[in-house]
Amino acid sequence: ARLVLATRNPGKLRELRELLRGQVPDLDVDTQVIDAATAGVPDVKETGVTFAENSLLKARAVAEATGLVAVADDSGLEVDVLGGAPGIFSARWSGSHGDDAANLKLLLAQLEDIGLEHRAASFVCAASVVSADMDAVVEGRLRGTLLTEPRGAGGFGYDPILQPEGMDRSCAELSPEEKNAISHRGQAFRALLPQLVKALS
Ligand code: ITT
Repeated sequence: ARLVLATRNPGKLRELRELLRGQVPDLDVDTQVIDAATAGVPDVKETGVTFAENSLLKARAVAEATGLVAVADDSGLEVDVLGGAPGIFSARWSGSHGDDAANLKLLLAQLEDIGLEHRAASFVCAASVVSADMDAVVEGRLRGTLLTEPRGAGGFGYDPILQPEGMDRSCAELSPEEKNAISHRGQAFRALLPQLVKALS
């Protein structure tokens, strides 16, 4: 079986490869999964208003362009006190798409006067799979608190400032295995697995 991961985000790709490794019968993730950039697929406009819509838009566009089964991930950070922002705009919060350092810095500045007890937030991930004859999308969530200073060097994006509920480390201080075990992405892709197996069979 062959699968395209419809993403250009290297942080997501790393985690997705790890999450899919050994999970799908007859799928050798290392050699047979290709990313959207490798597949030569043009950039997809994310015109949806929800994570689920954008995830399906990306998977559909890549499935159509390649003729392969495609998997996509649309994700972001919802901050309670900001009414759910940056949400679907997480990758371009500072204005330049994918500039993790600038996005994180702006968000910390916006929360500057807000005490730890009011800094609840969630990572959200909508995982989708699209083939010629089916599609499916599932959401996963990780609750936590936003720290006042970045901590740790692992992961990507907002990981250095999200401390998951019940933990004393940021997501960037977790090993890749520890993060995948609890993350929004891990939960979403584990729940999507039966549909993914169906799409590939
Ligand atoms: P693709 O559309 O090519 O997959 P993207 O980076 O544009 O890549 P999104 O629009 O879904 O993807 O934006 C996701 C943003 O949310 C990402 O840039 C991070 O800032 C943030 N994010 C998502 N998952 C995260 C995680 O596990 N840890 C930290 N930040 C995360």
